Amino acid sequence: RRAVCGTGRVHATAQMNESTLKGTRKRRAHAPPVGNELERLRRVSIEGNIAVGKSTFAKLLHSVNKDWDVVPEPVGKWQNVGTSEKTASNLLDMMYRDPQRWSYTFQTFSCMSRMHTQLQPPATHLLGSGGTPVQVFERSVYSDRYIFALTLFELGSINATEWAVYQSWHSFLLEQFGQRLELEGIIYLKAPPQICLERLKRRDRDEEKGVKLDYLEKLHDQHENWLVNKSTELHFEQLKQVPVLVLDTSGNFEEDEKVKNNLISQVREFFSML
Ligand code: UDP
Ligand code: D5M
Ligand code: MG
Repeated sequence: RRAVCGTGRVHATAQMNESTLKGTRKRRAHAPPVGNELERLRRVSIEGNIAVGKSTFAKLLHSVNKDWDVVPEPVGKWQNVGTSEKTASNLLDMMYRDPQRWSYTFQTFSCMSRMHTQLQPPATHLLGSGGTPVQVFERSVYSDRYIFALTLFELGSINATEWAVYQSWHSFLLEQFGQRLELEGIIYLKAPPQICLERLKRRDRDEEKGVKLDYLEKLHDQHENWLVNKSTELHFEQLKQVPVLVLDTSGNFEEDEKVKNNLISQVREFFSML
């Protein structure tokens, strides 16, 4: 038994589609009472490498179903940290230019902004629709730790002391917020790092001009270890149970209708099982 936003949501285990779902399978035994949208609300994060197409995919989801509300990654906040009334720092740029100096600082800010995002109440239109609302987040407090902070520690950009401090407050905060930060599902967009690099170049974000293939390869392996191989050591029991939908996004879903429709139908099926 677990409650979400104090609504007393009940979950029970059942089998999910073997071909599309990886990891522990969970589903409710019976639908929650009709009429209480908060109880029906599902929270799902889209995970995946830099420039794999998360933002594009999130917008696509919202365009096919208005009950699927998208909460973008707060990149703009990281590019514009107000330091005084008149000046602002681009923390994303500072981190890429001098990773050893700024990676830990970046983690403090990105994780805080993701917490803020994940704690946001659902948009009001979602709660009156009578459908099955889904809040879709671009990344999560979990990818901050198990993808980026871990990678930057392994690469030496975060030192052992910073890593210990980070893990200590990350665990503490997530335990304190408890179910309010939990997810019911994860969609993992997967494509070869080479394709991500091509998309990253096409997007042409100034701060990312120095990103190399080997960094994307490292992030790719980190996603695989967490979401497919399940070899990453996780510190939150509920996270170990979250169903994961793995979508191959190496095809151009932005332009190819067939690729797009195939991905959408997998998402529909996944959401119906949460
Ligand atoms: N893109 C593409 N084909 C796709 C998906 C995305 O060419 O099927 C492009 C998209 O237009 C953008 C770049 O890849 O220029 C990165 O996409 P996005 O910003 O959505 O990636 P994210 O970093 O959010 O995962
Ligand atoms: O991710 C946005 C950009 O922000 C991309 O350059 C990766 C970077 N990012 C996001 N979260 C983190 C953390 N926690 N540490 C370091 N770098 C991070 P995009 O994939 O383009 O949406
Ligand atoms: Mg994005």
